[in-house]
Amino acid sequence: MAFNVTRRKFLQTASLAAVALPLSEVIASESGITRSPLEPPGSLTDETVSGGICEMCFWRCQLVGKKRGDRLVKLEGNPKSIDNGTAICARGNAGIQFLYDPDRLKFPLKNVGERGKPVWKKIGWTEALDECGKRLAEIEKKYGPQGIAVFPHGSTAKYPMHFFERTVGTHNVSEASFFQCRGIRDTAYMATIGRAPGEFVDMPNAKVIFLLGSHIGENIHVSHVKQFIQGLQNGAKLVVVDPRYSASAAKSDIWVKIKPGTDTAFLLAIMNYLVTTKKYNAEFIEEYAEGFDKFKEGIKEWSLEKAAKECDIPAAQIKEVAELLAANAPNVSVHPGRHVSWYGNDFQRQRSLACLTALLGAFYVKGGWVPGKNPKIGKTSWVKKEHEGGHNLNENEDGDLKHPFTPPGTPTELIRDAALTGKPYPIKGCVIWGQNPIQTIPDQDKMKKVLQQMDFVLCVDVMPTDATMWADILLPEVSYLERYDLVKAGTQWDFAQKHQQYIAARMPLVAPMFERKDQVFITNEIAKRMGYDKDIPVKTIEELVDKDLEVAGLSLDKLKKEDGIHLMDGKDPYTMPEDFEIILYNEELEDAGFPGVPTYIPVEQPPAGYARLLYGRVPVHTFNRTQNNIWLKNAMPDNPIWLNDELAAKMGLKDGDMVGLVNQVGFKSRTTTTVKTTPGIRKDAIFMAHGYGTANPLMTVAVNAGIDDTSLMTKATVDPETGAHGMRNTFVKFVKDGKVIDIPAAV
Ligand SMILES: Nc1nc2c(c(=O)[nH]1)N[C@H]1C(S)=C(S)[C@@H](COP(=O)(O)OP(=O)(O)OC[C@H]3O[C@@H](n4cnc5c(=O)[nH]c(N)nc54)[C@H](O)[C@@H]3O)O[C@H]1N2
Ligand SMILES: Nc1nc2c(c(=O)[nH]1)N[C@H]1C(S)=C(S)[C@@H](COP(=O)(O)OP(=O)(O)OC[C@H]3O[C@@H](n4cnc5c(=O)[nH]c(N)nc54)[C@H](O)[C@@H]3O)O[C@H]1N2
Ligand code: SF4
Ligand SMILES: [Mo]
Repeated sequence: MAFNVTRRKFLQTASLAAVALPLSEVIASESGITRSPLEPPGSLTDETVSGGICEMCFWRCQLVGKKRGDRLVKLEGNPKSIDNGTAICARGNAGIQFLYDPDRLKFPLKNVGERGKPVWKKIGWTEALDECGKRLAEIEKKYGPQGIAVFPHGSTAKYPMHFFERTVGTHNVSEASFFQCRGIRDTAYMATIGRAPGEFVDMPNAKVIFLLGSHIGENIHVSHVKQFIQGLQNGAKLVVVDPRYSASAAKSDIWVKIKPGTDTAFLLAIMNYLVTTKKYNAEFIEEYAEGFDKFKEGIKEWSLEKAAKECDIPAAQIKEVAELLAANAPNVSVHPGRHVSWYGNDFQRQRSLACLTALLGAFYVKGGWVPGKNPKIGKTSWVKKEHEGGHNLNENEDGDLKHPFTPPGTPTELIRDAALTGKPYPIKGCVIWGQNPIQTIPDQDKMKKVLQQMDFVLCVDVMPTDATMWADILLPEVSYLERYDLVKAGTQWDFAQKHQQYIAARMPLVAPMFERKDQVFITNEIAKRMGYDKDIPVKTIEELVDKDLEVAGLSLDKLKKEDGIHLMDGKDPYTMPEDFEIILYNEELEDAGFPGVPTYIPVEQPPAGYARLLYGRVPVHTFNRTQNNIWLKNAMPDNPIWLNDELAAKMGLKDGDMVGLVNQVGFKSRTTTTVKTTPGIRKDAIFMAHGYGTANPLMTVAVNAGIDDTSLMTKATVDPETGAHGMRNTFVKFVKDGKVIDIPAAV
């Protein structure tokens, strides 16, 4: 196979290629459309403004901006940052383009057409807020607080979410970060080590880094990529388990080309091997773990051979991985993953990862799982009020939970089912804030029907998107570069080197433009109109940030004088808390009707002629939210479908061919995209980047570019323990020039 990216070359270019695509390159690739905010060079009088925090994704790298007059012309990492430092990624860089994108929402809009086929009328804020307050209050009065569902995501969505959840009192909140992203990981680790794991792996100090489906380098969070690269530079061995030759697989010592959906079998075989050969950390298990005997008994069927057959990989490779982990334990980073909503059998896989970490004794040790100790900050928000009536949809009539290990909020599928059936109660009001539920949640048709049956839909966003097309009122929020916002507290990215902590708050780098408003203003004005004026916790966003900072003895004024970042001494992160305990066999799980010992649950396989649709990140985009950014669009204009090259030859397809996809129930993609043939993907799967193919014509750059992966996910599966979605159970064939092309069987 022609994989010739050597590790050395990668390390040399990593900071450029993986972490920061230079601005000059991005601009050079522009295709002559005048969206660049840059004025002719020559002025040396740029002013540097600090206190920015990026939100082109959710990692919140700290920024400084270069200003020419009132105009922001460049973003850079804040040199004072002990997190991202001076590095930002391509998306962070392209924030400038986002800020001045002419397609951005500018004024409150009212839909005077149909939902899904909007005709927008510009209205004033008073009219818009009156309408939102009146309609939501009506729904609350008629159906109770549970009649309102909230789909929030991102830093500005917390304040309005807490208003509806705590003060109004609806349980029906579905955060994308929980139910389509990392919720399963968090609750599976809670059920094993009593805490959510974050991505707290001490990679810089690891002897082995073990990634299961995490493709760091394409999935970019700057300080996390820095940790990963530092680990490799320090000589860590890298194991990557992925059906695809990902950016991290390309740097690996062992690439496990696993059959999709079978990871739990692989992990169980490794653990069984460690246990039966006594290569696990018996002392650590003895001291901290409960239920070892039942655990050992429960996984004993998983021989290397059995797993090899199930996972379609050599038994010798599973053994090689197990030996490598054992030889380097406890200094092993078993990455807990982040987007883990895969198949609906995911809670068991995430439990397995936590149990494997335990067998290696890799908690709170150098190179292992180590939660950085962050400084304390305030959490000012709405107060929880007592409410009568309307139970949580996750509760059965007898009070038992349908999905007992669910993350906070209510599983999306339960909200959608209630909305569509009116049982156990109707859901008639919807607030979408910083989320795109059309392109984020499987079964778009269902989501559209849910929105269609609402009495009122409010959407608060910064861009027009496929979700905003379903709003009755669409409100424009100020962007992360124009507002004060949440406080971020963290630690030095390589905390073994230096125990240091920081507190940063988001400050505007430019004044808000057009009629955009912030989350506190919008929420408070709606709250007043719903009769909750007495409950309003803060009058302005600045007041909220100041209150959160006060807990740490800081204020916005003080922070401004410190270039937006307050540094302080940190604590030794390797000290294990006294209550630390590992639950290998979980009785609570068993009582609730689930396996108490991690168990492999096979998933449906593609029927003849089909391959499984896999998806993931690319370095230059964040979901759907960056699609309209022309700098990023030019870096990757569509989302090429990775197709195994031998299959492509049999199918008569070559690189660059334009194709569509059709799924197992005959749903055809609305748009087409290119083919990328490669030996770097299994024959039973294809892969494409998530987030393309918007249908909203108001996104003039992005509309119809590439294929929307979510549109093909017509079948929504859920993880039974948590109720979060499984999203990789879609099977597809190709369509070219109107003709359907079967995918030959993988032999
Ligand atoms: N098919 C498929 N679905 C997925 C995934 C996948 O890989 N494939 N990934 C899953 C994962 S891991 C996640 S985390 C979720 C993400 O799901 P979402 O959070 O829905 O992600 P986006 O598509 O980026 O939509 C975010 C919306 O927020 C808007 N926005 C951006 N900044 C602001 C702001 O400052 N204020 C407001 N009010 N709005 C703002 C954007 O314009 C956009 O409309 O998607 C999940 N769903
Ligand atoms: N550039 C960029 N970076 C991002 C984001 C972004 O939008 N853009 N989003 C951020 C967010 S919110 C999240 S949650 C993370 C998500 O980042 P990750 O947690 O890394 O998740 P995905 O991008 O969904 O990862 C998909 C990988 O899993 C592999 N895979 C598919 N099926 C299987 C399987 O059955 N087994 C195994 N072992 N592997 C499989 C795919 O081939 C692919 O390499 O990225 C974060 N970083
Ligand atoms: S990783 Fe990139 S997009 Fe995300 S916050 Fe940092 S600079 Fe911004
Ligand atoms: Mo995510």
